[in-house]
Amino acid sequence: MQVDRYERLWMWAATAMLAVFIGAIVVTAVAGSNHPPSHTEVVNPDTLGVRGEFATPGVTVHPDGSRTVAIRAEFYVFRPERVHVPAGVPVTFRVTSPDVLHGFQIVGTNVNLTVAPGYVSQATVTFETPGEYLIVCNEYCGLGHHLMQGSVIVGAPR
Ligand SMILES: [Cu+2]
Repeated sequence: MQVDRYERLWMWAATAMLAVFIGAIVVTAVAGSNHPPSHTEVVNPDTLGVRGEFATPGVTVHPDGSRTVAIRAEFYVFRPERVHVPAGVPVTFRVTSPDVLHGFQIVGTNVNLTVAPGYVSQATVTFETPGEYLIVCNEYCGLGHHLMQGSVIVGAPR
């Protein structure tokens, strides 16, 4: 088969570009810890407020100093709205919704979750710098979506 010289050149150029793009995805996934969430855990959205960790959402302190934070994302608030954790310890956020799809993004961190009713979304982060971190809903969830925010207050390391 006769392939024109420039045709061959462009095929190699296209192949090289594909290799660069796939390489960029692999590098950011490995070096930047940019993984899609793989945690699948179901929960009954009808009984969230009645029983289980999401009935009394908040911070749980573990013996090793790490924290687990249960949060309910619902029309148009995060419960609890303010979370207090120390810097320098792993904090695992477990978030679910009793109503519609919400987002859960902690600005300035790698935490960015889609919160679907019936599922628990989970992410772990260690805050290195004390301060106030904004939590925003980044999935349009209704008329009060723009009001839906919370904060993580990170205290001095322990
Ligand atoms: Cu929203």
